[in-house]
Amino acid sequence: MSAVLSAAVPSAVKNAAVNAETSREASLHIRPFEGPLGAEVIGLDLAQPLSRKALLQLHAAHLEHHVLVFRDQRITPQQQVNFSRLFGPLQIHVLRNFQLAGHPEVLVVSNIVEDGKPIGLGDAGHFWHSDLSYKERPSLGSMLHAQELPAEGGDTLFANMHLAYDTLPEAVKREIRYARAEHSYLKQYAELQRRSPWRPNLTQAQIDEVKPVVHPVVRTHPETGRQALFVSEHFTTRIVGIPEDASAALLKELFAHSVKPAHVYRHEWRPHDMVFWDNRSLMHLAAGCPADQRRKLYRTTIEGDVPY
Ligand code: AKG
Repeated sequence: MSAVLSAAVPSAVKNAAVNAETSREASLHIRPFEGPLGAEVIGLDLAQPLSRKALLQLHAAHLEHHVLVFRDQRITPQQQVNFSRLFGPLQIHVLRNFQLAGHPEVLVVSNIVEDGKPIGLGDAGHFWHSDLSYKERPSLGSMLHAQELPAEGGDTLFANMHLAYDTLPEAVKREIRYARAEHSYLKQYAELQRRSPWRPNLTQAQIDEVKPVVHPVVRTHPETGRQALFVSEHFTTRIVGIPEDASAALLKELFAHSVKPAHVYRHEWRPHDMVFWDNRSLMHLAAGCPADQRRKLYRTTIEGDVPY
């Protein structure tokens, strides 16, 4: 059994209210992608109740492959919320205006403008990031469920941050072994507002909700024990305790190394795809699509541990 599969099962998964195994689930299997990460889950309908055996299988596959792709899922937002909650409590995004009506746990990621107003966060993934790394307890994982897809573009890229760490030169590993870095939601906010003027000014209460935090630059995955780089161009502002220029140079080097093609999986969305990734192991980026093409996905975000 791999180290990943023998990892302890967290209490959210262990105690999740699930059903007895059904014969329908007997065909469930995991087909890994070629390349640095990712797998497709075959034979599972997320609109149906899940058995504990299936949940444990998904949990192990998520730890091992970091991105799970479920094809052709005809699920409601409530079913997405219910499935997400099997892995932990959900987090609510600071931009409340892009919550799905009646479902505060669902963030609408979309470039669609209706009646002159954006219906969602259109540039959520413009910079490489790990979701909510600017919080004391960043996200364990996120799910995106495709609602409307453009004919052209709109892919999502995922970078394997374990591989990124493992392949660093030994001298850099030594340099960052005990380093800590600040993460701030505000780092790119003005730049994003410049590109997308519909982005609201944050209220003082929102600014207080996203106070900068400091996390280790090399993070230990709480379930597998694997080390991963935990810095991103979207949210990491500086490495603490070293001069500004040295911090900027080191971060630039780490960002560039992290997203080398050998570390990256590109997800080309198909209708009704549901994608569940591990924010403790990955960064991601939205590749973008032509502005005149409609794109809409629903995101749920599961709370994780304080990084160490
Ligand atoms: C996010 O929701 O954090 C994203 O980065 C969105 C990714 C996408 O739209 O492809």
